[in-house]
Amino acid sequence: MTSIYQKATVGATGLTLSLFAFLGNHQQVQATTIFDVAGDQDCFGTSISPCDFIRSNQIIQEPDDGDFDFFRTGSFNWTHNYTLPVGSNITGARLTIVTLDVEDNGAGDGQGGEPFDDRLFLDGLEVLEAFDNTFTPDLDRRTPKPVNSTVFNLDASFFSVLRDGNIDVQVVSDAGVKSDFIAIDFATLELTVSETSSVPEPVSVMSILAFGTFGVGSLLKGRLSGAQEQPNSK
Ligand SMILES: [Ca+2]
Ligand SMILES: [Ca+2]
Ligand SMILES: [Ca+2]
Ligand SMILES: [Ca+2]
Repeated sequence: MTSIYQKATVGATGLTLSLFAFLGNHQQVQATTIFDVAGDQDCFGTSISPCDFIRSNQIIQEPDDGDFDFFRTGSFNWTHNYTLPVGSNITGARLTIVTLDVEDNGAGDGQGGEPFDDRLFLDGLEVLEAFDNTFTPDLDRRTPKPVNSTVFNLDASFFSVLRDGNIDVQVVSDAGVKSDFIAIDFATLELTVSETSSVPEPVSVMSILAFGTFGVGSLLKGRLSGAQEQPNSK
């Protein structure tokens, strides 16, 4: 009798594992990264490599650069376009902007964010405190300045304006008491989206339960029959 109970317990454990495996497949979520680049990665038109330090008077703007590779003050605008998989959800968003001579936290102002204040808007929604920690030493146009990559990890409040497959980006460099002469080489948008994978086999939970019950029942029945037949086999 002891051996019969042991077999029944093994059978029940097998049923539990099968059910968990099925549920695991059904709820599988796949993460995908979507990447879009705006502007050309030509080190502000200089083709200098690596693009670590350049002088602002080296910048070359080509006709198709738009507001990129253009050393000036004011509003800089561009758009990121991308396609989101049907039924997917945005779970992360990161915007990286490569700039020269952003002095929001530069040595030139020396007052912790004032008088320069560069600001960032996405579809008109402001990313607060943008560039406030972006540092550039106070140097003239003939001295090479460090190229900055400023990364914005966007929180969930921006996901709704990102959902429609495009985002208008605006950098404003004259929002402070003093206007900031800057240039932007290019920008990248990286979206992480989650997709729920489809279940390949339309097997219901009930059928698995029925199979498991049948399997345990058969096992018990077969074991009992074997126990009864054993004396006769000798
Ligand atoms: Ca260019
Ligand atoms: Ca700012
Ligand atoms: Ca500047
Ligand atoms: Ca460029």
